[in-house]
Amino acid sequence: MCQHESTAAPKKRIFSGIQPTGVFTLGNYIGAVRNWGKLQDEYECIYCIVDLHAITVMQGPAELRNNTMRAYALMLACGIDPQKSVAFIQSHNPNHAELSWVLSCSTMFGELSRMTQFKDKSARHADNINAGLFTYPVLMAADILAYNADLVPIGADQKQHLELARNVAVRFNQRFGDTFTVPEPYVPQNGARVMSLQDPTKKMSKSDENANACVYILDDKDTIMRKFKRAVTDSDAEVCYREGKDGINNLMTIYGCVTGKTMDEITVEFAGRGYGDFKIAVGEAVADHLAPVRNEYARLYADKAYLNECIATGSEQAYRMTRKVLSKVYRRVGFVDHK
Ligand code: ATP
Ligand code: LTN
Repeated sequence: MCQHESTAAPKKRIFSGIQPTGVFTLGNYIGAVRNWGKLQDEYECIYCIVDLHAITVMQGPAELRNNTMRAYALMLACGIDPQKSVAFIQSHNPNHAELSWVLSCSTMFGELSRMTQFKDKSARHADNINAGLFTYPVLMAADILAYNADLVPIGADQKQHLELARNVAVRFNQRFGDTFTVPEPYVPQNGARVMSLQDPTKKMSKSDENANACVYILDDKDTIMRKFKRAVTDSDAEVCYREGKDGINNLMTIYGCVTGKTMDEITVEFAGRGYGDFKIAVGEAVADHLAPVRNEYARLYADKAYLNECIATGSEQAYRMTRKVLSKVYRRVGFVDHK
């Protein structure tokens, strides 16, 4: 071995995705996308705008196209560097959809029926309970398994889907021989479940109809301040993290995530001060934290040529990484070789 050759173990691989269903919320950012950027040096990272998943809910074509480009630019603005990570759009790599079909034949109807996101979304979109909404987790499993990802950074709401992906991988491996890496979830200790500002028992979600429930990462400072001032809290006046104080717990979590302060430090900082002061401090900290993301987004979104170039490179890399896995799957399953 040459003297300068590295003996370091190969980097572990990370895969994650986000739907282009609107501007990312503070929940998406704190629970998922912010962490994606931090992992780029230590891991081999693959990040994807999952437009195939987005159409499980009704989308206008022009709006989806627009939201997908915006989501891609937002992903880069949040710190994903296309020189370090593979960053692409899901529908540009057909291997995801192809693998999804094969995996759907190793996924049971019963296990899909237990998915809470399916139950929630079917209740919210009762006029459009389509088969894609039901098989959504199989496509997510294909996203991850096609790359043999070791780790999947996600918010807490996606843990059940990741568990299903693990079960499908294990089942396939048992039946056809070792093929897929069984992925692990990577859920942040704090901020894995940022709650709605209007109903702190519900997760903050970018498709929430009540715009006051969410802080979007492109909101300007005035909007952010207004939303935090209106945030639902409780009737006592003590800033402390305690069961039953869902609204305050959520605001403290958000404040902690953007300032790096612990719950105890926050309690001391606001001892003897009212909720009004606290809400203003949270709003200011969030607005300051997000200002650079907003500026970077504006710069990137104006440069369509650069975005298109990054998207094309990312898709090609993603295709190449996954085609080999798919060929192996086809051989294992017993499909005749394509000469
Ligand atoms: P939609 O409202 O369209 O279902 P969403 O806001 O739930 O979208 P996704 O695109 O489904 O967002 O999720 C992208 C990532 O953000 C996932 O890893 C998910 O776990 C994480 N995430 C979503 N909402 C939150 C939240 N409120 N707190 C923490 N993480 C979240
Ligand atoms: N289902 C996820 C988005 C998603 C994803 C993935 C996340 C699609 N494919 C693969 C991690 C890995 C969601 O709704 N948040």
